[in-house]
Amino acid sequence: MKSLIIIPTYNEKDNIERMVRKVLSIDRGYHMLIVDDGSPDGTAAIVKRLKAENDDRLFIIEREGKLGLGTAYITAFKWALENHYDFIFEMDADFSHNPDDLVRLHDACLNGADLAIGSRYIKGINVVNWPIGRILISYLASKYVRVVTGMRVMDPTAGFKCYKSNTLRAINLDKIKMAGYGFQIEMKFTVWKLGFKIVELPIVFTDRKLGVSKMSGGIFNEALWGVAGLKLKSWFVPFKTIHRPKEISAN
Ligand SMILES: Nc1nc2c(ncn2[C@@H]2O[C@H](COP(=O)(O)OP(=O)(O)OP(=O)(O)O)[C@@H](O)[C@H]2O)c(=O)[nH]1
Ligand SMILES: [Mg+2]
Repeated sequence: MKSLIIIPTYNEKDNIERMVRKVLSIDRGYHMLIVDDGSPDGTAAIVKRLKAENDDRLFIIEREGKLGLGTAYITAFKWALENHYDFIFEMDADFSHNPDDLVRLHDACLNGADLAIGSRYIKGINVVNWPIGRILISYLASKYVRVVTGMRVMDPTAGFKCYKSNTLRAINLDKIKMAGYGFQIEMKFTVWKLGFKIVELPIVFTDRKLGVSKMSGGIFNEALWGVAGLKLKSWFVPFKTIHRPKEISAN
């Protein structure tokens, strides 16, 4: 059984080397795919140097410019399915997600989950070093999503996840429209609507120590309005689509 850890990057030169080495050192033989959006700080060059040491386990897709987290993941999911991975993970480069938790997400999927989510809001609020305002926005946003969609996921914007490949195969990835936090919500909503089993595990989320945030007001607004749109659309468009991937190449 093959597992792929996908990490989208934009200007993560201070984090990426330590992250790649850490993930590759976990004793489950994980493969990694970095999707870099032409980071001006040279993140991709660091990945390519590391790739020389780990050619069979580390892969990179380089895109021309900052095209957003959502399409980075969609591109990576298609590549993962074409390359027959069984478990496909999402994780940030900045150590907000503790790589040691990957095996817990993995085990949840080995034990029957179709999607396992590393969740900040299972037992209270497990966020370290975020300003109180940001915690409040994120926490209230998760409540808002639950009320509007009816989906009982405690951390709908979470970006630390493991999908079984069949879960992703069942989704028409070309129909996923949102980019930032909205993308994370839209994926969970789609998985939930398709009737898959979602399991949330408590994790501690720590604010990035190195590098800069890409959070923006636009991403927030998209999520706010997009969620209502998702719910509305779900009343009219049936959720049964099969994904047929096109070829995507990585190095
Ligand atoms: N390929 C790609 N990666 C991105 C893009 N925007 C963000 N990322 C990466 O996606 C992950 C999550 O982004 P973050 O900037 O950490 O977002 P956040 O955790 O909400 O905010 P901060 O941690 O405060 O920066 C990180 O690995 C980023 O480098 C993008 O447009 N393209
Ligand atoms: Mg972050």
